[in-house]
Amino acid sequence: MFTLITRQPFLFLAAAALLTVTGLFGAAPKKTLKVGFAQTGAESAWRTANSDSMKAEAAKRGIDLKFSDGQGKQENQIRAVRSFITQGVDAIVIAPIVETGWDPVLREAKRAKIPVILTDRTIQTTDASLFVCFIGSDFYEEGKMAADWLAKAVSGKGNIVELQGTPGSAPANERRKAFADGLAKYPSLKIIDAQSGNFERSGGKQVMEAFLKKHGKAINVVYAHNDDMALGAAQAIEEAGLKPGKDITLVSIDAIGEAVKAVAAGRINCTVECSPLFGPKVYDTIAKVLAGEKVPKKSFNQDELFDATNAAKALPTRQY
Ligand code: GZL
Repeated sequence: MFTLITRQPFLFLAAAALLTVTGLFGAAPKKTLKVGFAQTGAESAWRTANSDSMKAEAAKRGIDLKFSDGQGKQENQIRAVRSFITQGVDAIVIAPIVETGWDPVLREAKRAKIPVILTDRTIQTTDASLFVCFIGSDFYEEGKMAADWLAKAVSGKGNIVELQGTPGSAPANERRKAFADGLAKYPSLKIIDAQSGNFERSGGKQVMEAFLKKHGKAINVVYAHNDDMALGAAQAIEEAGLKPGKDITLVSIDAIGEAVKAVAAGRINCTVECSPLFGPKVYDTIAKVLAGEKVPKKSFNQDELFDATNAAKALPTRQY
């Protein structure tokens, strides 16, 4: 051995390095998993709960999470993905703010052999091999549940104003289409106006103020693509001297705690759950993917509906 060190120092170093890495000198240190997460932004309480779920679960599992807040801009998310590739993360998670424009950067991730998991929102792509899988909710089902509930609640009659989510986003596109499809068999249930409030409370309030000015008492129903906009609309309705939940029926989606409370209080009439708490499922999926296991291309969270019949009972166990 002494001869090896004196005569072949590099050989000795290489051997020592190999023994260390393979753990033959004792247990090799467990490699910390590095995950890059390109989040859409911080536009709603739902988004905050989703970010919290991803961060808390990463901390619990000792995962090195590189979190990027896209601040509502796709170009920021694309820039973040490129940075994750440069950093050589083990996996990339994206909550794509809009459905289109992703192929080029996903091809770069594929070339770098870094698996991409889509969470929360889906994308339109010509090449499904560019991402491993999607984990989130079925937005079409949510819109359908909202329409079916409303048709029964107002006996198939009424004028609806629609507060839409972020233009071009999967939830806005699918919740709009599903709701319209669900109303097709109720000719006396009409959408008389629709505008984006960008999933934001302030957006919901401003758009509802404009609708009230334009349509006044002709409005019977508000269909909001998320609770933040529904709560903003409820405020606008109150400021107009009307009672939300009574003078105007409000139907929404997300089931954030504040909205479920509002349903129990009768200010909002119905909210369809869209669980943001899928951090554990995302990291379980990444572990399977990195171990070479097959995972389903789409994995939908289970969502339920809250109205006057079950909101109060559900409140104590709501987690977001
Ligand atoms: C739905 C998510 C939507 C929520 C909004 O999964 O993309 O974006 O419904 C959030 O609250 O802003």
